[in-house]
Amino acid sequence: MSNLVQDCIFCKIIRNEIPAYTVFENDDVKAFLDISQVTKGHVLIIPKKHLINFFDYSQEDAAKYLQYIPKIAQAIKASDKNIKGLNVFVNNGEIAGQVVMHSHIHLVPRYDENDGVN
Ligand code: DGP
Repeated sequence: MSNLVQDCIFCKIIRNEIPAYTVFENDDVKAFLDISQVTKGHVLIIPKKHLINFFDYSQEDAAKYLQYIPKIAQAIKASDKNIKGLNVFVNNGEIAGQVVMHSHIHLVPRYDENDGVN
């Protein structure tokens, strides 16, 4: 295992060395609750392959790992009747706000009432 993968915090979550509340997992991806919840149910989807961000994706990677976004978005919405929408976003690169250098997609539920984010 390379040092990059050894030390990567999200690779550690994939290897279950760091606990995370997992909402979906298969051979390709893992989806789990973000440690700093922008709103209740804020989920991150990560590829199990250590890709830094979209600049690192091949066409095959994109097809393989991004296909899960709609299904997981639908499952989050179905989990709470008060969820009316989701912000789906990526901070792609340090200058764009990426802090963890293992590709991840944010899914942030939006609720009817003031959900604490404006
Ligand atoms: P970004 O700024 O797009 O790189 O977001 C990184 C997110 O990762 C941030 O919202 C907090 C989350 N995060 C960082 N460390 C951990 C962790 O150990 N566990 C979980 N569940 N989330 C983490």
